Amino acid sequence: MAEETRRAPVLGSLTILVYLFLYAPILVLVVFSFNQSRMTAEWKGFTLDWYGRLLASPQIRLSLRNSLLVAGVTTVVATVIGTAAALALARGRLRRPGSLMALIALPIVVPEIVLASSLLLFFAALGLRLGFLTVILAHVAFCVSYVVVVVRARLSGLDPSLEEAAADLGAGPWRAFFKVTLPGIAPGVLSAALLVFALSIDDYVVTSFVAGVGSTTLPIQIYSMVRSGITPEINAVSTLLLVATALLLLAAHQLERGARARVAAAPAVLGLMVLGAPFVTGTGAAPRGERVLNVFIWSNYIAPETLRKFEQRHGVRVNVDLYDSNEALLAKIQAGNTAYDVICPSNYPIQILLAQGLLLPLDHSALPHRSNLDPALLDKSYDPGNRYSMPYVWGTCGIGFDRRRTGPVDSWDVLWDARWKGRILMLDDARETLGAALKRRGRSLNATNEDWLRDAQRQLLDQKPLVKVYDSGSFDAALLSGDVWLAQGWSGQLAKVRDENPNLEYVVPKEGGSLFVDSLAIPKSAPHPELAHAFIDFTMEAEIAAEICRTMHYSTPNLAAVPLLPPSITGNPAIFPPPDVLRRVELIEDIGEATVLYDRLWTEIKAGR
Ligand code: N2P
Repeated sequence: MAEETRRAPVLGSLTILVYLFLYAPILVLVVFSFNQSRMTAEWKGFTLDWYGRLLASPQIRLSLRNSLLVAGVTTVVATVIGTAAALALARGRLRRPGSLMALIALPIVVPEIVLASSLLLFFAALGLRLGFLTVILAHVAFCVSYVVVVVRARLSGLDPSLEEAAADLGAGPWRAFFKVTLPGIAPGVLSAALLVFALSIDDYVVTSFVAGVGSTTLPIQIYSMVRSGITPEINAVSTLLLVATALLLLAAHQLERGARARVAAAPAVLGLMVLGAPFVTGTGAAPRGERVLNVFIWSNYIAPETLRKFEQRHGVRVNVDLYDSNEALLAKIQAGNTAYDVICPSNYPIQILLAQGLLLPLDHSALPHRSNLDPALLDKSYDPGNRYSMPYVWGTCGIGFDRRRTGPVDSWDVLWDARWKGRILMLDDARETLGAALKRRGRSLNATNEDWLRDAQRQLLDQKPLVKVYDSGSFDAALLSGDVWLAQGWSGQLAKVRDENPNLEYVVPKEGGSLFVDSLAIPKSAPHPELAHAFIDFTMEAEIAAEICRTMHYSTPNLAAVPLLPPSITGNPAIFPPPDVLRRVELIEDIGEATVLYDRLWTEIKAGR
């Protein structure tokens, strides 16, 4: 006893420390969701503004509606199947209930990413179009296990002789189930249902694999917002999600502890109300039957205001999904049956998609503004005659750096300089990273010579201890926040950070860098090819192309747009590179079979071999 009292304060403070460790980040997020300032780092006073904006944002409302739909259906289906399975395991005459149970519990322990990719493969093999159905099937697949575990635990506490007595008194199996078994296990079933709902509402990994156009759920929406910069809106929506999930779990927990349903109903209803709030306020979700254009494009490639203009002009809604690598784009399009109408591949993936017959030939008569484009960027080897693609933006890959910290930079070597350990960011991109290492040795970044490539791999492995992160989505933000001082990255975003911090500069190293031309194209499976043509033509209007260049800072292939741009843009060498830079950049090309080698080398680098 005396010992216990002596140990208690130590244990108590340890416990507090553990909880602090667990919850401090969440607390910060919640606090900053009420911060007046847009910058995350400083407190400027209390406001509910971000919640207001969130409730008014059509994208968030739509994704929340999708999440609720998916979670609702998943809850019903998974709970029914899981309860039936638990009953069979507990009461049925099975030969090996133990191994069956282990099999059922497997999805709980299998790495989520494995589950996700196998589900994607499975759906592709079945020829299912990715969308609500696939998301719900996938959620049911991983939620059933939890239901079985929870309901089975409850069943084991239910005396089977009660059911036997009911049968003796003449009740059939169904009657016995509904009159005796179900009321006995109801708290377990309800708590399992709440758990499923919370799991489904929260899921990111599996959903990101199997979601298609129009089935963007709230977590996916949050992540794509994060990639264009953490804003207080994200903190606000995350806080709502957090509160709702916590309330649902609290209700589930109370039920399991044997609380009366009425007691548990309070947090459950409250949790659902938090999620339902956006529908009670503001205008309704997107009306049914409206026309939608589905665009799949690089992050930081088009501004919301540009999209609004197209929506208003055509009375449609534009649905935008983002990616950060050509490989991610290829994976989605090659999985087949996506419902994207417009995509934005770089030069070399166009070659790959064309060879696989995955692009729709363009109807040039529906693209009158193509006469605005610079002939120097047309009729390239990756798409002769531009039969399948129209250049959208172009740019270079180089190094962004904080001049105050690093001094002037002119060579790739700086990214191998041990002085900058932990302050270096590299793109998460096989062709760009291996390409930089090849260039550093004065070689072509389209090299297929195995020895050269092995040497490039060696260099990147040597460099790895210096690298803080491999990231293609937010290299600009990392530089701006001061997290890194040197970032391999693409010109537009690196030109843009300079507006906010004049010490940030961009250089294409003297050894040379890559050049990309990213084009708009229409997948063969596009459901709205006409609207897709209208969109591509819209982006080639001089005014619109100028707006895209002004807001995104990637170079425009649109000659008619150039006179509409301010000198701060046309005179910026990061956006409009001078001839000496253009002479030392090289277009990344499809290297055919060698792609496999690049991928393998890159995977090994990331795995750190
Ligand atoms: C935009 C990245 C530029 C893409 N976030 C380079 N092809």
